Amino acid sequence: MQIDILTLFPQMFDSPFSFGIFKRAIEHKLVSVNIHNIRDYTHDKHRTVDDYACGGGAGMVLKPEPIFEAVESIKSGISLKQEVDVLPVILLTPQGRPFSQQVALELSKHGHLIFICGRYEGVDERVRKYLVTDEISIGDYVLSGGELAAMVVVDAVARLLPGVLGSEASLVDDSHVSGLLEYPQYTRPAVYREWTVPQVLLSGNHARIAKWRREQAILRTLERRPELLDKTDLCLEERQLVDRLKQS
Ligand code: 6GU
Repeated sequence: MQIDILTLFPQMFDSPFSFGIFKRAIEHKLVSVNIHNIRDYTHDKHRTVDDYACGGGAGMVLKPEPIFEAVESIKSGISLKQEVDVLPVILLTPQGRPFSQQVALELSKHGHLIFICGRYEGVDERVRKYLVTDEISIGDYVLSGGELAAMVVVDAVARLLPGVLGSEASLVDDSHVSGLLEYPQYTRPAVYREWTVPQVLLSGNHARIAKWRREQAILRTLERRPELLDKTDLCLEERQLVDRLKQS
């Protein structure tokens, strides 16, 4: 997957993609990330990227020209028209659609993504209307720019790409993938400061372990995020378990 990120602060991206599975994914050429400084697409001597809001008011607005030119420059490197036609151009903004595991999965199906990190008070509306194809928010709070949000989205998407995680199996048990939070994890020692690992996990009985983990995931989801269970695929027996737990 190719990922292009447009930002006014390219140095913010120096470290997040240099560690762990992301570093490995880049080295193995499973993903390539290009950071573009929006300022490089200006033509005036002061390299102006923002201007006063038309109609007045506090705060500056990102100008359309450098953003259009940056995206068009990336697109001009793509020879297939069909590829350009399906290429998502995603604006990170608190006004966007809420990001989720579902959205990460949807984005991971694309071969190429472009992200635009908004800054200051906003981005000229013509960027949204005539350039951007999707707007994403990572939660109901305000960040000072889209950069951290882009890092969050890119991380969540990249780990879904084939070959990026060591074992593909580790994906299905992740919190939110099944619509449940993940079950409790333990490692050795079996006893630490008199706190013991649940006996079932040491039993070697894989069927019992799987059943226990599934129940724990349901229990944990019910305790912490009950609203998630409305959308989770549960069998009849599990639905009944939830109903019993809700009553007790
Ligand atoms: Cl994508 N951008 C900004 N500036 N703030 C946010 C956000 C994005 N998502 C949540 N808050």
